[in-house]
Amino acid sequence: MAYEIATIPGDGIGPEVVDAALPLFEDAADAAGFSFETERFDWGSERYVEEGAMMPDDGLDRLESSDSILLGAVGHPEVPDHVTLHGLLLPIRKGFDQGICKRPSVLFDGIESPLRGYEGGDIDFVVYRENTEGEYADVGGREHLGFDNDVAVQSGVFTRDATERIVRAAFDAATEREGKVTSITKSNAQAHSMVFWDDIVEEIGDEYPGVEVERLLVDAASMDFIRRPEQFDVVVASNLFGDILTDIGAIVTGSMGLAPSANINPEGEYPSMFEPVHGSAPDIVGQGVANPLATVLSGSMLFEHLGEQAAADAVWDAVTEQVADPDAPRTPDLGGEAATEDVVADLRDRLSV
Ligand code: GGG
Repeated sequence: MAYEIATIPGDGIGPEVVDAALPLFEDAADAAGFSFETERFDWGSERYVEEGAMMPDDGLDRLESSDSILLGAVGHPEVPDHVTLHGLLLPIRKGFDQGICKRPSVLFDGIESPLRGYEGGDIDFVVYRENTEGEYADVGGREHLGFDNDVAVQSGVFTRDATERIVRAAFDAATEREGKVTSITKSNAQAHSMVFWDDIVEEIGDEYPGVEVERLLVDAASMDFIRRPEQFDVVVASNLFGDILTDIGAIVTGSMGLAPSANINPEGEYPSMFEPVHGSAPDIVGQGVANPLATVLSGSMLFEHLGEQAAADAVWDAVTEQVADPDAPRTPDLGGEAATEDVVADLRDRLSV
């Protein structure tokens, strides 16, 4: 089998981590008996600065025939953040109906959590984030710009289809894991969309009598991700709340540099996209010390999505083994001094399919 993988390295450290990780993915594919071709799309903020758009008008058409997309990062000090997000990442997620954003938070053996008393294996949950609408629906506007009475309106959009889809995905995942779903809202303050969300969780929860349901307001959840992260199994949240909570999940499990994500088109009609949770990290760009592990783990999720489980496991296991080894190279975010390339070279030595 030969797959087509579109790569969009993007901004900042995105190209550093994507380019470093690809040879490892080729090794894993080789060993597992399949191959893939990559097509690289140099879209992002530099293109925006030169041509006024993060990607071309026919960008989605050019990606559509690929089996999966691997993205690095977006974000640039000279380009407003809403431009980078709305110019590239969000149109792909929405255009390809990637309604399920899956973000695991795992504290690996050998990784130190900033939380006292937590060791490898103590934290292992996954956030299911609604990925196409909610607070990121881009509905609203600004009026009276340049006057003292200027005004901004931003509305959230919560459709039954998309909400049911993410909630059902979370319940399905819980049946394969520890059997618990934590639903995050702010339904005390947002009495329309979030109460609608609660209603859907209740309806779908009734179909899964074996799954325990916990409901948390997002402020309490932010606290509990730090106070008792070991008690989460599957967390389901809206686009904004999922975005925020997964950064907390990444940091309590050691580093943003270790957090992978998958943006899944569940019907398989369009390609799904895999990307590290972290952004473009302009503070370390060009130094060669970006942690490639979030991208590597995202590649494992990509292989799993393609049905190439042996390659997915090999990549994930190589990371697990590496971070557990106190003598293995580590990038500065994990307390080491190693370069991106050293980490990947060591992973390639450890890879066994
Ligand atoms: N690696 C993807 C990336 O650059 N993310 C930056 C970001 O701001 N993401 C927001 C989001 O995931 O919605």
